[in-house]
Amino acid sequence: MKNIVILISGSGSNMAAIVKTAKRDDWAGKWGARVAAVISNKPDAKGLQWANQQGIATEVVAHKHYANRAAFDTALAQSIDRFELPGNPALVVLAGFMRILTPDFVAKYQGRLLNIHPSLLPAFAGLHTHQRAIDAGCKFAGATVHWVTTALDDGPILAQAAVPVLPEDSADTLAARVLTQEHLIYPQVIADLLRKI
Ligand code: NHR
Ligand code: GAR
Repeated sequence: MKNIVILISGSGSNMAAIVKTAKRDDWAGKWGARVAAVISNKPDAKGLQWANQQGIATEVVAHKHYANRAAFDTALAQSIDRFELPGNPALVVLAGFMRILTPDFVAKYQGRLLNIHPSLLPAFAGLHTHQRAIDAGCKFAGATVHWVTTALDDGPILAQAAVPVLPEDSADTLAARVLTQEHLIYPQVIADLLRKI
């Protein structure tokens, strides 16, 4: 059995999509994995309540309580490592997680640290991706699942989904369209990875 630890900062809809997929009878056996914990850097992240209701362990590691990024990342790693099984490192999944991680943290989890980013990388790394895609006149936008490396939103791409940008789109309407695709591709990538690792 593998443990999956999901890091969130907000609503946690990608986290919920992964949890629901992991619980599906037809997938659970194939996954050989469970979502062991959901950890948030924000105490008020909505996704924490939902995860709690599902009986999943939740923890808050509030970045504001730490003097610098290194101290926060050390505490975050300690929290994650409590949910690892002996001899079986957990998959660490960023799902709407909003803190840039230090090279030391990334090195510790390299090869088992995933992110979903709301753009068609390498276009629009960083923040405010949907407004930037609209402003650039893009006709397509989307989401990318990638390995996390020290360089932001730059790791090897595992999957992408594209959606049209419509003339009347706001950042919010485009984000909602992209999000529906995120909920499909992220569980799929994790299922594929779990078969291999
Ligand atoms: N860390 C590393 N080292 N590499 C990546 O590829 C990472 C990462 C941490 C998070 C997610 C990423 C995204 O999908 C991610 C990828 C936060 C920021 C950011 O600027 C940028 C990209 C991502 C996540 N965060 C601000 C910071 O100072 C805080 C912004 C806020 O709190 O709203 O950390 O988009
Ligand atoms: C998702 O669109 C995700 O790709 C994006 O935030 C949303 C989180 O939604 N991630 C980032 O912007 C990371 N910087 P969720 O909390 O409902 O999964």
